[in-house]
Amino acid sequence: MQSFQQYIDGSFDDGSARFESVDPATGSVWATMPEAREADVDRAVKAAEQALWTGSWPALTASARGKLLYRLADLVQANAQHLAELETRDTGKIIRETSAQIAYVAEYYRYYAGLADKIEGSTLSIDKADMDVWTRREPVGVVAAIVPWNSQLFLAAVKIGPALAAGCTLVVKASEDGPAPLLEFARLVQEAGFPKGVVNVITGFGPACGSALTSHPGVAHIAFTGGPVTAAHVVRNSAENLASTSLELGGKSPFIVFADADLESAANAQVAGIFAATGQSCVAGSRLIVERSVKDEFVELLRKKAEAIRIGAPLDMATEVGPLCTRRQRDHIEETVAASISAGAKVIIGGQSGEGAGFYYLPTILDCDGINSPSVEKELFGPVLSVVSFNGEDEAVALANDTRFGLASGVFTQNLTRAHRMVKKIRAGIVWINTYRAVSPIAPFGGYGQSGYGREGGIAAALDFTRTKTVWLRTSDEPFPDPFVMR
Ligand code: TXE
Repeated sequence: MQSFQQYIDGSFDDGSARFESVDPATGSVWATMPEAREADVDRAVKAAEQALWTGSWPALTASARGKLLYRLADLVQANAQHLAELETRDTGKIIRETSAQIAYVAEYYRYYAGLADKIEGSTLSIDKADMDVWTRREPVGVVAAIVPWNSQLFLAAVKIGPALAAGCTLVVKASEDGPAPLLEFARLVQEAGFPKGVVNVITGFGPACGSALTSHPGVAHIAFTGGPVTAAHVVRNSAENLASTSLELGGKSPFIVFADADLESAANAQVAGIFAATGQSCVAGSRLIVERSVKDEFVELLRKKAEAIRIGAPLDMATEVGPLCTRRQRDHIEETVAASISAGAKVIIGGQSGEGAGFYYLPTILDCDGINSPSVEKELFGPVLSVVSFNGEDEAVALANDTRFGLASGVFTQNLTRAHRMVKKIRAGIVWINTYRAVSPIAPFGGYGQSGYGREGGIAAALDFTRTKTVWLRTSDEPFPDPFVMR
């Protein structure tokens, strides 16, 4: 049985309580985790506050902050295999994906390392002859970074990288489901040489830990990734202290295939969109919207690809679909698929859980044409694709936008002008054309509507962790003029 610790104020401890972590591939307990409760949260926030205002962190130049981030990136890269194995063990995410993703996580830290000394204020062309006015970008304060289970190291990096580049300090809350890789990552933070309190990593449950963190008066900004119901709690808690928030809440992303598309290529992208990461991806292209004239051909292509998927142990490099992270998640998928079948959805492949004690669910395609299927409306967060068909661009757009979410979308067509029209009409934060599930630290990422607000990635994400201070300097030696007239 392995045992993990939380990281507060530069040291590791066991937390107020302990809880067990289950290996999703076997359903058996494999490790124990530190459960942070209110007292731990309070300690972590106070440590972050202390580090924000005193000690060496606020005195560091932006370039020095960048160097620490470069060192962290190198350590993530050097320890990628170990972190990947931990993530796979604790969340069931396949090793093929975790090892590639964690290597890329290092690039996110490098991107923000390079950005640290490029965060600039400006000199204003002010309309008063005796004044010099300029702005400074200052850290927003203590950041609470809350992540879900599906890509903990990645989803934490898109928050930690820009927040540190901006000079903030953080309390990172790992999900209670599969926290091992993020707790272990804290050891790299320590090794990189960040002053104590700058990054604190805890885990625990929503009400006791998450709520205590989001309602803590010391927290200035909450960067949250998770589901919309929890997000609403987070925003309500943030209101108490007027903390700012950024929310990334998943989606029900449309994957639109026109008859003129390269169907083989589109089918591969659709497999990436819904079966990679066992469908536990915020950008999962879970609604296939396919032109009616090619629907049967395209769905048959997909069925064959789904049939050939290698389902197996997540630590096996050959495995393509592993278990879901939790029993709760598998139950949610089972229930939604059952309700969809009752509503008239036809199972093309899958439609049931895998055998054995692990939390497996078979790659599933549901034909939902012409019916009101819950699987078309709800985010399942699993390997379940719902298929609907259209005739003509207008219907494709109407179906694509028939959702309260708006994170990502895919458009497959060889027609350039149509692709441009679709870009303008789709209501989503990301449009992928003839590709899917591509990400980069350079590109902003975030949603519309119920998919949240704020953007992760890119320069703007770092600026979101700053606030502007405006400085007025009077350059005249004359006495201050009439005090009763605003200048
Ligand atoms: O997420 P939660 P859950 C969707 C997906 C999934 C559903 C529920 O559809 O089926 O949400 O997943 C912490 N205050 N997504 O229940 O609850 C929690 O401990 C503060 C999509 O696992 O949102 C964890 O660290 N924090 C999404 C984090 O919030 C609280 C990824 C996320 O958990 C809290 C995950 C509280 N009151 C789920 N309660 C995406 N963007 O892709 C819980 N938490």
